[in-house]
Parts: sequence; C-alpha cells; structure tokens
Amino acid sequence: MLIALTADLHLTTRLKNPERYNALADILTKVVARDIATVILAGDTFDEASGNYAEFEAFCQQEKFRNLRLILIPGNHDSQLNPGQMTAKNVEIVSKACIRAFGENGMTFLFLPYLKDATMGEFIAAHASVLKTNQWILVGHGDWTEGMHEPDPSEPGIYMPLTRTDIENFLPARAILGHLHKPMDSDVVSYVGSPCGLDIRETGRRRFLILDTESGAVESQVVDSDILHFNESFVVVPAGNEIEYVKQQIAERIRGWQLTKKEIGKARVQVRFYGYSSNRRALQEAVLESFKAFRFYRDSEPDFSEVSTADDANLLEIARRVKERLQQTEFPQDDRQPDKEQILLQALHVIYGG
Ligand SMILES: [Mn+2]
Repeated sequence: MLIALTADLHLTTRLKNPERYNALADILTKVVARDIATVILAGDTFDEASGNYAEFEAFCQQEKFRNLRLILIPGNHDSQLNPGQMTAKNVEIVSKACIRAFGENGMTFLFLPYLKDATMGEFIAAHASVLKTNQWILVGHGDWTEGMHEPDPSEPGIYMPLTRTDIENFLPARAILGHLHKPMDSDVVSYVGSPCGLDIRETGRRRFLILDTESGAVESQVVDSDILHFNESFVVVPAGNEIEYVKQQIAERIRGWQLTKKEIGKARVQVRFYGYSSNRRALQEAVLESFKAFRFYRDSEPDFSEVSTADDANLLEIARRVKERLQQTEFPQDDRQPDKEQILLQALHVIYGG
C-alpha cells in the first residue's frame, strides 16, 4: 500500500499565503491521481496554532479531496493542535505518540507528535516491544542530530532530537521527519522538506514523498509550487576576462537548476557578488543581461556591495594566476569545507588586502 507524506507547510490564511495552500492542493491532486488514500503531514502544517481551522477544513472537504484521509502530526509550530479542534471527518489529529499500520502487510508506524523538552529516543524506547527490527517506520518532527552541521538559523536550539544511537538501537526501516525545511535523505532518515519555499533561504524544487508501507521504500514527487527560490553568490576576479568569467559562472549555475520554461517564470532569484572588479558598471550590465529571463526576489537588485574596485596591474596578474592555479587544484568535497569559490575569495582578500 502506498501513502503520501509532507511536512512544514506553515499554512497561514489563503489570503496571506495563497502559495502554501496551492502547494498542498498540488500534492493532494497528485495523491488522488495515484489512487493513494492517506496523506500524513509530519508537523508544522500551521505556522502557528489558531482558534479556528475552518478554512483548512473547508479546503480538505472539497469534493475532489473528500475521500482522502489526512493525518496531522503536530510540530513545534502547531504543537497545541488537538483532536477536539476539527470537525472535518477526513482530518485526524494525532496528539499523542501512537502505533499505526497501513495495509495488510504494512510495516508498523510510530507517530511522534512534537513535545517540548522530550527526545524521540524516549518515546521509541517506550514502544520498543512492538517495533520489529527493520520492520517499522518512524514519523516525527524534530532534529536529526547527525544532520545538524547545517542548522536552521531561524530556529536555534534542539527540537525533540533523534540521534544516531536511537537509529542503531531500534533499527527502523526508515525515519521520516518534519522540521528542517531543506529536503534531505540519508540511508535511514529523510526530511520531506517544505513543499513551498517559505522564503529565499528555501531554494530549488520542492517535493513530497510516497512511501510503500510494505517495503519502506520512498519515492520523491515534485511539488509544482507557485514560486521557486534561488539564492546564489558569485566571486568576481579582476583578471582580463572578468566579465566573460562571471557570465560563464552564471550560465553554468542557471543550467544546473535545470528549469523548464514554465519554472523559469516561477523563479525568484537573489544574487550577491563578492570580490574585486576592474569595472563595476560593466559587471552590473553583464549580470542584468545574464538574468534577463528571470525575476529577482522581492524585486531586489543584484547586490554588488561586496565588490571592490581593482585597477593595479601587478595585483591583477597575481589574481589571474591564483585563479588559474585554484581551478587546477582538487579540494575535498564536503559540506563542512569551504568550496572553491570561497577559497578563491579568501585568496583575493589576501592579494588585495581587503
Ligand atoms: Mn518545525
């Protein structure tokens, strides 16, 4: 049996953030088309608890979605949700840790609603007697501590952690979490990610998951969201081919996004430039030309505030040679290490004494 999972919608009202409801509508429409009946929302369905969920209920009870069953597991933003608040018959709120099953031969599910000052491990331990090794699936909302080298600056601290030890001790087939908005998959743990980027920090295509309850296999499905954010930075090197180099960098970055024509229209781009330029005006013109098919995020302009003027011929030659050398050097590929661009920028600061 297949079920669908999403998380971190952060719904407000349709008036305020129509794109968030539209992302949910796209997910539910795709779920119906696949003949899937159950959708699990792994926390932060709502941006904050409210006294009235009538708009959400009316949305879920539309004719086309009426046969779906939506299971809401509260997250830290909507931890106050409780079953007594909703009358929509196809919406269920899970306010306490519980065991579930989907399909006759489906694996055992452990649902863990967010609880402040608690850990996922303590709830897993409490249910361990019914969790068979590699035959159960965790759905919760909080921090996977292994993935914490990229913490969310807007939510400091640790939220209901799941640790490597929890995974090793209790061996779930898969853990699917809400909380981090960036989609992520490790061997066991998946963050679904927010189905509609909330702001410029939530970039790229968004997704939801389809899970086979017998095998535990997950499949990503693209959410056709109203907006796609891209937030990019570039290093400017004042060598002879400065403008060409920047244009080439931008073209490569845009190619990497692999956008369809329709998606280009939905993209909102923020770009920043760092380094040293021999002609900032020419640089600006080249950048605007390179991005002419795109709209900028909140009508911002490309940011050149970190680009200084460089006109010393000797320093220019040094910068050119350093850039060439760096391009030929292999560096370790790791999220925790600076990338080539950052190394190049630091080298330029040394050369120009910036
Ligand atoms: Mn959260």
